[in-house]
Amino acid sequence: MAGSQRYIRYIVFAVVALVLLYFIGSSSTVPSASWPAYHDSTPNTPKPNPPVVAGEKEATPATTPNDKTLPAATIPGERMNATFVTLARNSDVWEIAKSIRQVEDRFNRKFNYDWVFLNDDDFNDEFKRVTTSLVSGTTKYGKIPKEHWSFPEWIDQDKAARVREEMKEKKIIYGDSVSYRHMCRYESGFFFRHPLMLDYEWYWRVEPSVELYCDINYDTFKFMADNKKKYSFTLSLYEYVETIPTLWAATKNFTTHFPQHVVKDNSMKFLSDDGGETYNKCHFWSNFEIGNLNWLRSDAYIDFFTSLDHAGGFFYERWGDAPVHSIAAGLMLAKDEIHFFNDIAYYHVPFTHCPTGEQYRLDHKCSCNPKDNFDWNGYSCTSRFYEMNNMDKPAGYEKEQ
Ligand SMILES: Nc1nc2c(ncn2[C@@H]2O[C@H](COP(=O)(O)OP(=O)(O)OP(=O)(O)O)[C@@H](O)[C@H]2O)c(=O)[nH]1
Ligand SMILES: [Mg+2]
Repeated sequence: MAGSQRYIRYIVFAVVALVLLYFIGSSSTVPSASWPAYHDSTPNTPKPNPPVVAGEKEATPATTPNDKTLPAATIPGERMNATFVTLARNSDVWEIAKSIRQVEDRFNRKFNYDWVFLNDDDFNDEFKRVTTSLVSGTTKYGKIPKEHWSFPEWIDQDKAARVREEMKEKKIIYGDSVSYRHMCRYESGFFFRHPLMLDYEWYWRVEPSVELYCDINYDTFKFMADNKKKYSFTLSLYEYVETIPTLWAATKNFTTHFPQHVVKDNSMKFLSDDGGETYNKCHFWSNFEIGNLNWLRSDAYIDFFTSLDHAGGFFYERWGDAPVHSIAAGLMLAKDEIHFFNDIAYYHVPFTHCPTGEQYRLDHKCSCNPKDNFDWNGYSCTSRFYEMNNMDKPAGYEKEQ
């Protein structure tokens, strides 16, 4: 018994010694209970970078947006009842895509105006997908009714076909094209009456393949309204005489029958060098236009278009919508209702309007070469517009002549 007690004491002693030895030996490597705890209590505590996944580049550190110095993406304020409008075929999709991108980058991303597309055919899904993705406003797609894109019943189709043959031989641009004639007639007399356009008061016409070279930082539609403007242009030039031999005679026929539509303080001096006897062929280039749709829908303009349409020159000659709009604006608007947008830098093949004045071009991030500016060239009518309105030409214009 005494032997077994001694044996038990011996075992207890050994166990106690082993426990003591374990604590003494491990105290230098095992963390103590006072190891600092991590508290994420302050809001500024930096967050760790996300783990780097093998094969991926190391993530760049997070940055804060510099929203104090960058201009607002969309300029706040009221919007006008306005839309862009484009007449196009499905095949124009990539060229109109370029134009839209320019208009959005330079202007519309800040204002988000709608865009109406019109076509004599149905727009296909690709056209709609591409253009909708580019426009910051709402896009609308309209089909032109057949009666607005066909020969009116009073047109002698054989005579019209003979004219196209003659013009083809004379190599007059688009002289043999039927669709070009429908297009010119549609732009002259119908686009502003399309059901989709009836919702709006202002339009800005955009064609495929055009360019805008400077930032536009204000609402051009609001400018038109605030300054009582109804029609505007960036480029003006002389029309090919072969395309409009009897347009002025048809105009005089109209003014004889509707003298009430001709306003007093008109722009006859821009259109004629002999007080209205003959037309000097000056016109505003209508592939760019910002204008008032209610004016185009007025009795005065509709009477003018209807009278020209019955004269037949859209098919027996090749009247363009540019001289038609220009003569209408020149005679049926007061001259201070027509605006020259010197600040909208614009290109439609083959002419450029690059604003005169270096400081303006620098301030508005313009990318056009002032040497390409057409305004002070002998083939432009813009000098006449300045002279008629007793406006001083922009400083430095002589260097661009
Ligand atoms: N839907 C449709 N649109 C057309 C047709 N012909 C021309 N257009 C559009 O009408 C506008 C004027 O036509 P353009 O071919 O640009 O005429 P232009 O400006 O005199 O001549 P370009 O120097 O070729 O630009 C453009 O927006 C064209 O996309 C057509 O047959 N159908
Ligand atoms: Mg064009």
